[in-house]
Amino acid sequence: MEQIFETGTIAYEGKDSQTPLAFRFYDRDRMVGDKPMKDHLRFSMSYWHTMTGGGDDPFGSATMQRQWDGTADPMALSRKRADAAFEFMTKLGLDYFCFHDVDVSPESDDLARREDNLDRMADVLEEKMAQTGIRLLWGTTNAFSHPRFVHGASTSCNADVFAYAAAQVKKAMDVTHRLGGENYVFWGGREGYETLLNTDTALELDNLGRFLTMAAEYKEKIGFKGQLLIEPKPKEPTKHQYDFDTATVIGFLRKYGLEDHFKINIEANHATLAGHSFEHELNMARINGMLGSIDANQGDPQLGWDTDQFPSDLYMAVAAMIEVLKNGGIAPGGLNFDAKLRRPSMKPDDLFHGYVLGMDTYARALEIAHRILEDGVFEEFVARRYRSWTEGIGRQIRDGAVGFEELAAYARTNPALDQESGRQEYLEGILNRYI
Ligand code: XUL
Ligand code: CO
Repeated sequence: MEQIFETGTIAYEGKDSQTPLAFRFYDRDRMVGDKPMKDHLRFSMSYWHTMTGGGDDPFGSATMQRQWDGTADPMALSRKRADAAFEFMTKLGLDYFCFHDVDVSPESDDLARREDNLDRMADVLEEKMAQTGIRLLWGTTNAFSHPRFVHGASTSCNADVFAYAAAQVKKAMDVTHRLGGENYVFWGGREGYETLLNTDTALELDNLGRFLTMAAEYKEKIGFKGQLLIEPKPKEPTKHQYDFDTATVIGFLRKYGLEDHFKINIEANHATLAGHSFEHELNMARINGMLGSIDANQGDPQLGWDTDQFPSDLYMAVAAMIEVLKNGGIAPGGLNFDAKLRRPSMKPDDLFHGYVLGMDTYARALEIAHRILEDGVFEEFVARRYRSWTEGIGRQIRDGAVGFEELAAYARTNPALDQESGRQEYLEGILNRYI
């Protein structure tokens, strides 16, 4: 087939390579611990930012120069983008991709036409997946861009919109199932509100619970084996998003009895928008057995919105990979680059630079995190810091052997508390030595 991108296949050349477009750290088959890099990282292309995003922002129109610009017929455009997507993933050695229905096929106001468009593009994707061995990490539906979702999708004030959103999820899940998708994602794009003056939050939250219950039931019904995932985000586009952060989502799932059916897809930039670090969100998900997948990107420390940048921050990536390794890996999730180029980076080869940056950042972070855990320095420190809980009164508290009366009596016998330093600066110095 005729090549769309001028850029050729990207090779691993090692850290001293002088080639502008080469991997310096991502060496797919290199073993790290018990697995090759590619199986630890499970990198994925986001179809929306990579193939459909044009670089437009609230103040200006699209800037991206793409070989498929000017293809007017919507189905022809979708086909051309699919050709580009699979050539791009093959050249980068990306094993997975993720999409919303409308990234791969034309939107339509007519539901039957919308579904038919998606079916026809699923035929195209299926064939390309078979040819290349590239797999679907997750599928989803876009239930936030079209004006019908102005008041939300499953949390709309209008029950007809709830039904429409159900039709979209049903179809997107059917197609994800058909393509062997390993997960299905729910990001509540407009599942939130602007003002309490016009909003029944109790009904909206119950409806969100009902909607996700129906999704879990439908999944069982069609025999879809993928993992269902919820992607928290605190704000943007709505002022208050219901899926604020990991802890909020876990509480919500438990309230509606859905905790066995869903895990969390954590996005770095969403974590920082919520006032958390990325690793905090990963940690909260992990310790609750809910870590499902990752949208790997990063925000800008000076900007208060979702900038979706390609990850370059090695400290953040190392902290994230420590959580992933402690989780025993991320599969069946992966690292999806939900990341876009800056608006002035408009050339097609900038797309390759973005992905190489992200993949090299995480490959390096994987190796560093693996060494940190192998050496066990921080874990030893933590174990020592909590040693009062392994014996004596601490052990008794954990065993439920004592209550307030016994503890009050104990405290009276023990007036001089012996406090130790948390030694944060010392530990940060050790971390620096690894990086
Ligand atoms: C939006 C976002 C979405 C989800 C999928 O901030 O992250 O692209 O990942 O709907
Ligand atoms: Co995302």
